[in-house]
Order: sequence, then structure tokens, then C-alpha cells
Amino acid sequence: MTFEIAVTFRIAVPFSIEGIAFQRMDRTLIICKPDAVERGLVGEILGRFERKGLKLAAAELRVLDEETLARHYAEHQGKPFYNDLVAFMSRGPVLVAVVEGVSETWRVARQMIGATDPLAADPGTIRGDLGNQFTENLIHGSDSGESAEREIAIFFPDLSRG
Ligand code: IDP
Ligand code: MG
Repeated sequence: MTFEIAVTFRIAVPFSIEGIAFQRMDRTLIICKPDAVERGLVGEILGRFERKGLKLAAAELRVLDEETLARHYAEHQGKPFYNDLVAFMSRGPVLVAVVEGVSETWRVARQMIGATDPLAADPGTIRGDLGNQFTENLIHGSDSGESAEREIAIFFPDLSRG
């Protein structure tokens, strides 16, 4: 009898401690681009993330200025499509959001978003199901854990960890 109680404690205590230690949520940045807002697809897009089990940590409708877009798209400055991209991204409101999951949330979101070109994106992805032209591909998602932290710091500095 004494032995059975001891075994129960040895199993239960370490598991509950581990469970808490690994439950720190992992975040990524999502932007529903102006075409998504114009076409009334924001609810559809956010609904897909929510049905997947990702949780909204922040969301705000904003019109992005050139300076913010230059920071966000720093890696694309000087590329042939950069000016068209900034013109597109600043032509109307976007829905900037942070979603969180258990781990590698940026990767989960990118899989759901699909390839950059909606014409090449797999069916079942957001761009594959809903997009039909290149620059106007409905949604941005951070492309790594480091990008997610950098981009969250641009749009939601209060949520930023560092
Ligand atoms: P991503 O959004 O899939 O990460 P990136 O290569 O980071 O794709 O490009 C950022 C955005 O710039 C794309 O989502 C798209 O709107 C636009 N873009 C990228 N490459 C091109 C291009 O070759 N022509 C036109 N627009 C492009
Ligand atoms: Mg990118």
C-alpha cells in the first residue's frame, strides 16, 4: 500500500512540472493585406488560423506608411517589385495580427498560407484557395522565428520580448 502511493507521486509530480515548463506560447506575425480587406476575406483568413488552434494575441486594422513598410520589407528594398509592393501594401487598411501556438508557429502559419505565387500555391492553402495574382497574394506571414520576433517588434512593440 505504501509502495503504491509512492509510485503515484513519482509519476504525477514530474509530468505536471514539465507540462508547465513547455507551455510558453510561440508567436508569429500575420498581415491580411489590402486585397484581403477589400475582398472581405479577413474573417475567412483569421478563421482558418483559429480553427487550426492558433490563438489571436493582437489584431489591429491599420494603414501602413512607407517608413513602416521599409522596415518590414527591408530585405526586398532595391528589388524590381519593391515599389509596386509598397504601393500595394499602403493603398488601404491591412489587418496586422499576432497569432500564437505551442511551437514553430511561423512554420505552421506559412504552411497554411502557401507559396508566394497564388497561382502556384497548393489547394488547401490560403493563397491557393483564395488568391489569383502575384503581388496581391492576400497575406503575409513571418518566414522564421527570428523574422517573427523582428516583425512583432515593428508592429506591436509592447508584445515584443526583447
Ligand atoms: P512571401 O510573402 O511569400 O514571404 P517574399 O518573397 O518575402 O514572399 O515577398 C514579399 C511580397 O512581395 C510577396 O508576398 C508578394 O506580395 C511580393 N512579391 C514577391 N516577389 C514578387 C515578384 O517577383 N513580383 C511581384 N511581387 C512579388
Ligand atoms: Mg517574405
